[in-house]
Amino acid sequence: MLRVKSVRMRCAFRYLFCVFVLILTFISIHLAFISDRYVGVFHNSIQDVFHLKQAHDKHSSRQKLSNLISLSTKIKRYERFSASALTWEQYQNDPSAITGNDLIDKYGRGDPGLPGENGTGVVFQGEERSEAERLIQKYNVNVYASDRIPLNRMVPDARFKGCRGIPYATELPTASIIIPFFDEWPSILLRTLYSLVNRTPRKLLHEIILVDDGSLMPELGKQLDDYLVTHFPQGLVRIIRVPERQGLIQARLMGYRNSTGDVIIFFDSHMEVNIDWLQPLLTEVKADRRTVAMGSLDYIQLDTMEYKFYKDYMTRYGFDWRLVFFETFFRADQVGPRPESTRPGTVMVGAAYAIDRKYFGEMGTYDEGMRVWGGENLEMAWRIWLCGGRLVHAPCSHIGHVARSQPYTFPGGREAVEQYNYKRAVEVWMEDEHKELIYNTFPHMKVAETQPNPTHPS
Ligand SMILES: [Mn+2]
Repeated sequence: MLRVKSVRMRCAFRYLFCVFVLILTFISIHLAFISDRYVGVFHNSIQDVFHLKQAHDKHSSRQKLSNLISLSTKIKRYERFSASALTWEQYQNDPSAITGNDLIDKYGRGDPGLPGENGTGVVFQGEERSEAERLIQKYNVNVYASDRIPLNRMVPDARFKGCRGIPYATELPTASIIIPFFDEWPSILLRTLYSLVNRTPRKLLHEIILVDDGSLMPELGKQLDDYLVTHFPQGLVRIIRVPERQGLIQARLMGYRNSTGDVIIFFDSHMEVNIDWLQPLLTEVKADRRTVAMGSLDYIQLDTMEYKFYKDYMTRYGFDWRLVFFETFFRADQVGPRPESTRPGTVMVGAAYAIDRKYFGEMGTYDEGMRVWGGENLEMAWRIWLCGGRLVHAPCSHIGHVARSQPYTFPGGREAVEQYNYKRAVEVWMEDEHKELIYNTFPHMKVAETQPNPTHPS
């Protein structure tokens, strides 16, 4: 009797055990499913890392639960970052080597429904809307939206049809990306980095050099240093700190002097590159080292962070006799049947052009006497054309840029700084008849100073 009872109990135990295992399996599959959706993009990682302002909490309890799950996974992952971080060599030589950072390793596999994914804009309602608007006033860009958009979001393919499937050479020069910043909002800066890392072939991305031009935001100090060390392959993203504000031109030069890639590309700290953005630029430089190649700038809207582009619209740049730089487009008859082919450009926009690093040095780099920024893009373009080089538009290279007023300040006023810089460029490169055209429309420039004034720091 006792024996029968114990057999029955054993059966009951086995049965209970099986049910228990089944329930456990079900829960763990469910948890894995939820956490994977969020881990892939670290939705709110920027606040967790930098302790920035949290959103007014209006999430549903389900969302809260998922956030909790992803947070605990994040902490585990965070520990793994430093342990398994790749060396620079491993990263360069193996396109599939795991970095330990899901924002890189799981790029393209995030939840497409997250806000801002695939370049969509984010629009808020009610209380959140007024908060977002207040922050736009303060920072000139919707930082509230930026903090809610995945740092590694995808963007829509903005290229002409003819650009897709172009077979680029496998042996191309390597690129050093130089990104000066001053008080850039952390999530916007990091999105620039992730877009570069995720959309640039590893063996072509020699290094990314951030140049902190005396930022005042505390989050951009040690917290940023720690973030870079723990989240990117060792040595891939470096940071140089300028002890005192030098202005954009000097900051770019500092990056250039510390770079070692074949080609240098200056970036702004608020950009997102498009698919295969780098190869068209490097192809031009490889074909002729005195060719300077520009990509097409798309538009990241400052109020919604939407990645916008105009289909079949080919950007070009110009300037008038007031030296006002403007953006226009190639007419249909200038585009021709092959819009994807390169064509000469008159002047360049300040950022995102590729130039052979040694050629940049041979050319004399930037005019170091210029202040802050403004006019250096015109001067560089005139110098390239007048000294045996070429400046070309590479229409298959698309790069998104947040067009907004810069966080830069201009000691002595922006107009005075610009006129000072313009005059230096005009006096060096223009013939007398052209100088007159400029000074006729801009009479006070004729008497402006062109030499550094010790009482007027640049
Ligand atoms: Mn900019």
